[in-house]
Amino acid sequence: MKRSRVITTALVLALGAGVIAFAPLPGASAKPANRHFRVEASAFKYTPATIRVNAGDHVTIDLVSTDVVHGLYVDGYDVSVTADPGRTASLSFVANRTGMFRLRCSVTCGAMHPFMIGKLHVGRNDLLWRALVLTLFAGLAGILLARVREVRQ
Ligand SMILES: [Cu+2]
Repeated sequence: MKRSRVITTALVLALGAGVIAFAPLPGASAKPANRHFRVEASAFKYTPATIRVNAGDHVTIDLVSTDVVHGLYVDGYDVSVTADPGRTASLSFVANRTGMFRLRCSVTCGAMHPFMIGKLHVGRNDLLWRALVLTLFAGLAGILLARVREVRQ
């Protein structure tokens, strides 16, 4: 195999890796926005139970308790708020970490308190998929380059 062919193969592989790593994905380019949610806490559940935002969004949650004192702690963000019965308490943060995070009650509110759990879904985990595809691509490139070298010898 000619040397130019090896260089061409290596260039094509490098270009492919660059595209996988840096090309914008459709739907991932949503601009950060202010997102406001009203979450009702009552009898060991949150309504709505799941909150979906995009990475970079400025999130405000108004926690309204309709029975006893409840709290809301956001796993992974380490922010929390406590709402007295009939009162609204607010919590704000920037959703700068993607993934699924638990919303947990931070006030012991009764027997089922440990099961008072909601979800915060932040964007799509682009990085994980890109890393997986890049790993596969690197493996393929390694095999291809090894074969090219074998042919040369
Ligand atoms: Cu609780």
